Amino acid sequence: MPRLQIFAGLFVLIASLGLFLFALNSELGTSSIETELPVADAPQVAVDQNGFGATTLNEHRTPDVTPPAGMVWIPGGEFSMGSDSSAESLCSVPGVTQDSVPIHRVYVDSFWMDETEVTNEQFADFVAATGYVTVAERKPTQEEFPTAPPENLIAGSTVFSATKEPVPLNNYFQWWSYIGGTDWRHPTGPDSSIDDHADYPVVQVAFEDSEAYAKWAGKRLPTEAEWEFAARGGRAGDLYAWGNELQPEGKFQANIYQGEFPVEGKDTGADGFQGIAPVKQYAANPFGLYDVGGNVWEWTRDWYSHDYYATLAKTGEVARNPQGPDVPFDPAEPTEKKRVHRGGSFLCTDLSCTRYMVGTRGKGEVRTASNHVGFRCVIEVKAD
Ligand SMILES: [Ca+2]
Repeated sequence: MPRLQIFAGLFVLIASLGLFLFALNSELGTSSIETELPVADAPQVAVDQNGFGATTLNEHRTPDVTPPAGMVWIPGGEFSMGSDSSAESLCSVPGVTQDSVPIHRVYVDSFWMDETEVTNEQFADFVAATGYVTVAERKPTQEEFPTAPPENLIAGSTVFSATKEPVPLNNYFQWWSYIGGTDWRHPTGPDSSIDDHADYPVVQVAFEDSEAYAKWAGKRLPTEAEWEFAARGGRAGDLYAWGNELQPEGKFQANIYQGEFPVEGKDTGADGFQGIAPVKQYAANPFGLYDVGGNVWEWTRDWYSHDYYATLAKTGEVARNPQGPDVPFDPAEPTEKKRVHRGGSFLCTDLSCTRYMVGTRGKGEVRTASNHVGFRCVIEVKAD
């Protein structure tokens, strides 16, 4: 979803729907993903019925140094990356964009990773030290958005806005609004605040804001492969970061959405939270990472392309430290430059978006922030 697209109003809505329908038609009619590139075939690893092979960890030793504060050691290794197509669903359009297939073999080096998403407190420290101004706080220019009426060129960002009545789940413009005065300190509009939310993940951060923080902290954003390797916690082929059951022993393991989406008052909060939650409210995965499923999406550094996994699988090799495609491309919005999001959010529901599943993908236009996207960082460790 591009920043300020809401400004262009009906025209953009119609244009986007047209593009969407075109993409939908293309996907259903002539899908190159399904017909030409069904599975990875070369790496000689025994795979299960769903296409997943064993995860092989590098020697699990922590470097002989004090761990960076708030970070955990991810040993690196080789694993099967992606999602079985039966688990596939696009936010809003289940079963259409099969961008998490085929499952393919990937190797990543070891690294440190933030145990939680970057919090408001941590981001505030960064802003206090640097005076950094986020994308959402900057006034958009006519050059950037030539079709937007001048009166609409105001600093702000996109906010989830529950609908009054049930709506078809095929058009996200129905539940996202651009609201002036929205930024990381006012994540759901100018009258909102982060008072008493120091330990909540920072949101309303665009890709470049996340990168700026990471650079200041002496870190960087994870690649998509690093993110998934870490989130899987050394296990192979699980549906979720915590196993294969959504609610083991009846208990939710992540902050997602229960109830009728996206209708006002219908988020039941059966998992303990309506809307966003503080970090560390659910158990960590085996590597010690919290909230890799749900709560807020996380930026990764990779460009998004719907067929990147197919491209890697086609080589027949184990992809070593893949860095994403050179050029972004989302067939649903082909003019937008998007980076990969991972992990899903408190708005993900089995009704419309199951992207809290550990092998599935999301994406976001690089200058678009919202109140359900944040990030965490890594420090890379070169192989011995
Ligand atoms: Ca929830």
